[in-house]
Amino acid sequence: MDPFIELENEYCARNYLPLPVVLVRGEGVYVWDNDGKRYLDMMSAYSAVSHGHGHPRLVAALKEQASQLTIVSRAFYTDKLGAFLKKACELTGQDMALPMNTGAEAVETAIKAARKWAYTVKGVEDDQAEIITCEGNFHGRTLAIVGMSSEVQYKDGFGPFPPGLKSIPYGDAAALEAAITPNTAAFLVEPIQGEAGINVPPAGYLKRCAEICRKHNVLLICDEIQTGLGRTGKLLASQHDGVKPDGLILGKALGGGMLAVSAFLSRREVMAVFTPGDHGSTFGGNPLSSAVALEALNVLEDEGLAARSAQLGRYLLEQLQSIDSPLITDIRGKGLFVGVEIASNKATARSVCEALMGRGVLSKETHETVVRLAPPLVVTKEQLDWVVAQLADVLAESVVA
Ligand code: IF1
Repeated sequence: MDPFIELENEYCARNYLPLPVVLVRGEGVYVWDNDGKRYLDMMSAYSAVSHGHGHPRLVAALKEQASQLTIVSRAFYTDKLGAFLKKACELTGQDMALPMNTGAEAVETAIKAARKWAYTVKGVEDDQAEIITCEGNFHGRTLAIVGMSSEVQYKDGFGPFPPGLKSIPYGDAAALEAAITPNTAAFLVEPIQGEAGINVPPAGYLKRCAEICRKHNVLLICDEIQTGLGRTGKLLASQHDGVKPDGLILGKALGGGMLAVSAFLSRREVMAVFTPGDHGSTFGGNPLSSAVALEALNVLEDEGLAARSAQLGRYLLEQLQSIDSPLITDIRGKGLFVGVEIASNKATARSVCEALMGRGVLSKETHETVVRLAPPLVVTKEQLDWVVAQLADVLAESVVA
């Protein structure tokens, strides 16, 4: 066994089952393993590497700031945080932001903001606030968040979970209206569900939910940690329905594929519930993260990555649909956020990903049956052609096998 794999297996908790490849370097859409073999990364670290590996402008921003000032805590002001959050608010149309690090931390921040808004603004009785989420959701791995999950494994052995969190079917706006009570603080939803298998809801779903939330004075909070920042062909996936949510959660690509940077963004009335000392984070909003995240937003704009994602995503879907294989039961997605559903009685998404790895393509299955195709947004048409050809060959061989 590869000594690197042996070492990691010896000392690292087995909370993942990685593909048997040891990556050592990345550049653009490519990564290399410790034998010098090159792979085209169709995973982008779950959409954290939308800018591509080692984007020169982001490496430069990281190096420059690292030699200046990195972490001072929010006990003091810095020259980088305000500029980063101003840019994030201008791009998303939100008034204010609360900077955190991981996606889950920003989701927890949103839950706390929604609950405190319910008690102090909406007038919900203390400790009675309810948050509605959707079956098939993925919002992170903290106890409150997995308490809302419909995935048994994410909850198994970790209870008990905080109360006041309920789930409804995804894609069904009427179910949302039926679940709302006078104690409902917020509806937390992914505009397109990622982990559930790239589930695209019916057109107009989010718009309908926004109308229902407005009617019942419930905050609509969109988790765009994975779908945001150009991934689905617009800056934010909620823009496909022309929706500006009351609260927005960003992460992953916000850190430029370099650092963990996330944020909860909202209108002033909601953010105002936070008073000094209510909430915090040692690293949240540090100047190193702020400098890299600001440059990540600038690169996103300067290189038109959202438009690229829309154009190349349409092309990728067309090319995939031209694969004639009995193993493909569905192809879905928006922009460069695509899932290929594999017929479970003929092959598993894992076996397809293992075969793709042998051909120099790295991807990841989600829920046994879906092969996720989400490359860095800097990918080219020719590179996508090559990936589609590898997938077609793998599926043809799988049928034979
Ligand atoms: C794992 C999934 C993807 C997310 C959305 C919040 C978070 C995530 C929409 C939390 C994180 C990651 C986490 C990683 C696998 C991966 C994943 F399959 F689990 F769901 F991308 F689809 N909201 N998703 O997708 O952000 O705290 O991780 O920074 O936990 O196995 P985080």
